[in-house]
Amino acid sequence: MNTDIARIAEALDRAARSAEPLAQFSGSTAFSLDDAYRIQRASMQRRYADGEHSIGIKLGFTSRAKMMQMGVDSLIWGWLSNTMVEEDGGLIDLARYIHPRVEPEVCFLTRRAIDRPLTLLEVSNHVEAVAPALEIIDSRYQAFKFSLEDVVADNCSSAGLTIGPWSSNFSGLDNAGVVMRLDGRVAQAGSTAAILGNPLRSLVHASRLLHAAELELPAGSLVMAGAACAAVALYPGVHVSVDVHGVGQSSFSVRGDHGGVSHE
Ligand code: OOG
Ligand code: MG
Repeated sequence: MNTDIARIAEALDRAARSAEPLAQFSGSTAFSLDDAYRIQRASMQRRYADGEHSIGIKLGFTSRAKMMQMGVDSLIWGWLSNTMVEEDGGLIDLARYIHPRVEPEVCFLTRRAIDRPLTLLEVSNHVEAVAPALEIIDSRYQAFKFSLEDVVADNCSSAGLTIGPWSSNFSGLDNAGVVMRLDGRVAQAGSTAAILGNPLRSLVHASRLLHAAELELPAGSLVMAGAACAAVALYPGVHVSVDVHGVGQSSFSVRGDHGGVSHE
């Protein structure tokens, strides 16, 4: 199995770097969820060996809207690296993505290391700030189709993100309106309550998952709580913004001159 883990990690890494999608593995090479997390780490190790570094983690499928959109009903988590960060308010080139989608998120900045399972009460002592964020997800699988194991192996479709200004206003975060606009039109709207009833609960889950994996997250890390609403496909020239009530806004524009080559 070790050779399979290395082989699949390499194939996923290659797909991400070349922006060429591959077939899902679950159809051919079945692997367990534990092995999927091993593949995820092995593919990240390849990137770290090339000079990237981890900046935190993301949670996925923390809302029903996301679970229903993708047909997966378990919470998952993956790694964020420095090369995934796109400039807030900046211009994004789609060339390095396969079939990117965007979703509204809230992102936390940790103040203390997360090194043990935390309760909801304890979590606020571990958080420095919260920011509105946009996550660009880009499955390395053809047609954005995957099983739970496939998507975990693929680092939970992590590809890009923008983070708006940090805020220390946590009041009302358990039910803050979230609006994502494409070219000024509302594309998705909801509430942070859709994220496990309170996005701070994502940190509770993160602390348990990290503990189970015998890992620690250092102070100063990012934690993306998971999207409150479904993701929407990106296209050349579009302007995307998110507003999280009481927290703030983040936005980006997509370059209009991408050739639009389809890999499907
Ligand atoms: C997997 C990533 C899920 C979220 O916020 O729920 C995720 C996917 O939908 O491709 O990032
Ligand atoms: Mg997400």
